[in-house]
Amino acid sequence: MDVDQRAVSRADPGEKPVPAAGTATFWGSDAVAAAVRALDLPFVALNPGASFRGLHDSLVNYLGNERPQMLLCIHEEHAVGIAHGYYRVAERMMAAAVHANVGLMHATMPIFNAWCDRVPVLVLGATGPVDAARRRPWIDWIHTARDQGALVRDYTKWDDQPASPAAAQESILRAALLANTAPRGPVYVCLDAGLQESRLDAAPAVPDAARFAPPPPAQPASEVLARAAKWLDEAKCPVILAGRVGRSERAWRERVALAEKLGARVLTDIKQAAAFPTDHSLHPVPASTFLSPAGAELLRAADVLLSLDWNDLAGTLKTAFGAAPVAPKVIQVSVDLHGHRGWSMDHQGLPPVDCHLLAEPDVAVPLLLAATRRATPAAPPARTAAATPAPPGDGLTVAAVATALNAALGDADACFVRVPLSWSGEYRHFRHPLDFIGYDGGAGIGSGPGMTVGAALALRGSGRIPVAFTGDGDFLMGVTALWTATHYRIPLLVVVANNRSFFNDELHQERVARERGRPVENRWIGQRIAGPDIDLAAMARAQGAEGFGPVTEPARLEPVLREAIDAVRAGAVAVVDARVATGYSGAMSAGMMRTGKAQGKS
Ligand SMILES: Cc1ncc(C[n+]2csc(CCOP(=O)(O)OP(=O)(O)O)c2C)c(N)n1
Ligand SMILES: [Mg+2]
Repeated sequence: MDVDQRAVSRADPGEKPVPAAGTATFWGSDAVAAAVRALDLPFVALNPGASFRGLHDSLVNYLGNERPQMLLCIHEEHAVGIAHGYYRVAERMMAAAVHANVGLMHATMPIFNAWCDRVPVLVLGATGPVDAARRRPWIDWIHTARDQGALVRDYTKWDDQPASPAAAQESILRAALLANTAPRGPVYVCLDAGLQESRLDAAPAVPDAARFAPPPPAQPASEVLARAAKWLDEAKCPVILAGRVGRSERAWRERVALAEKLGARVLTDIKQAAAFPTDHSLHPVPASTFLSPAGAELLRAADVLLSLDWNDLAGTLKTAFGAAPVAPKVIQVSVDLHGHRGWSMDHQGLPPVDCHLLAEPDVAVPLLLAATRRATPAAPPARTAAATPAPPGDGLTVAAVATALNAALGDADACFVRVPLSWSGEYRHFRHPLDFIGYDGGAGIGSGPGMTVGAALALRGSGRIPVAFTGDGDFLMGVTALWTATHYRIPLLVVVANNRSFFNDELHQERVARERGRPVENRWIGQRIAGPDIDLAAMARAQGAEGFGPVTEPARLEPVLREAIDAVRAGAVAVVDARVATGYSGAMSAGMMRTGKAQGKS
């Protein structure tokens, strides 16, 4: 990955433990810590709990709170969210440690998000003592479950509850191997409190993690590759659906080169991280959450579709073709089907596929580039002008905030960690893999702040400003994640599109009311976060961040954003409360309103 890994070395220098005496005695949790150290994980985000007090001690006093360094979080939801956001930028796995059952229960949503987003996280948990004779009265019984992994088994790649220190080491190595092998995902290792606190006879072994590393990525079969290349060479109107791809600049350039060689039009998806320069002439339709009418038209005109692990290919094709047969030949590049299971429908619909390259897009694209022979592309490559957000208008709108944010950022490199649900792809161009890191996978509101802190952690020292432009609902649910950023001095900017409502759902109530002939005016009841309005800037200041606003005047917005960006450049966590009007513009609401059913559910 191209991010500056030096920037993620040490956080707050104040958390260096005093050296531990008595290293002649070793404990089961030291063996666990030795395996974690062997994996060279930079951080373990956690909220503490007695069920892993053994491991906690080993991380501090055996490993010296280095590799991994602890990141204290106010809530387990943030711990896993931070690991998720960190991976999205750095493409490097972090660990999260969560207390017996109740801590894991708090962490279930971000684990689900990571699962849906194909992001590896090593979740360490605990239970017991499994040996009932060793349990303290009451609390150890409450916090012992027969099968704690069952809470997350349906949305993790693997889970385990090892019964000895040696087995725990193997378990952690296997967990990391599986988590980092595509399709990637979170894993859960549950450590018996009794095992952690058992005395070892000798110093724990230090495993050679290199011998348990993920295998090189799978290559597509050569005859399948040749068929795909032939179809792409012969296509009159090829279209690339650029979906789940990596953050590498090399892979970015190869995708652009392939599209230019083929003259293929490219669609991107706001749910996924930046995959193609949105100001390229081959990217004619702004990215959207649901396929836009212009995107559907493009697909209907295509004779060959190349899906680069597009999230929900079947749903996208259904939007474009309805009940009619899918006319173009469909080439799918994805290993995702290896992870499809029965509990969650995150595999989406079953797409028709005429040629399946069982490989990750970043592996297959250079092979396709080499295998295609096309001399004249179907369309000339060129670049389009800058993004054209809607003009600000009278009140504050999301479009107006986007315009002001673009102006205040100017030429600065930014990484958009989050955009609000009402965002339109027209509001800002993405020209680099780290310009935008996509949504959270599972559409779990409240994930924004935690993922933002994790992304910002990975971006430290890169010169790129982490920007979360988020809804007030998302911000409020996850707001205490900001404390971890202020505590460990992780600069970032949050701009809240504060419509004082869980507004997405007002639209759902409106739709239901219309369908039923009931008063649409009541759509706000049980949705508005007003009376009292929450002072979001004060919530930021309460945690040591700089709070700006509420900003209600359009003319004030850009100067306030400039001030906030300057604060971030100086090392602060800054939050801007932009009081926007309720109402959605852009592709999200278009997608919701087009269909008879309430499609905007998230
Ligand atoms: C954990 C969770 N709870 C509820 C929802 C349902 N939901 C989807 S969007 C939304 C509103 C989000 O509000 P906000 O972030 O303020 O965005 P807005 O719709 O106002 O733009 C809710 C409650 C969800 N997706 N996740
Ligand atoms: Mg809102």
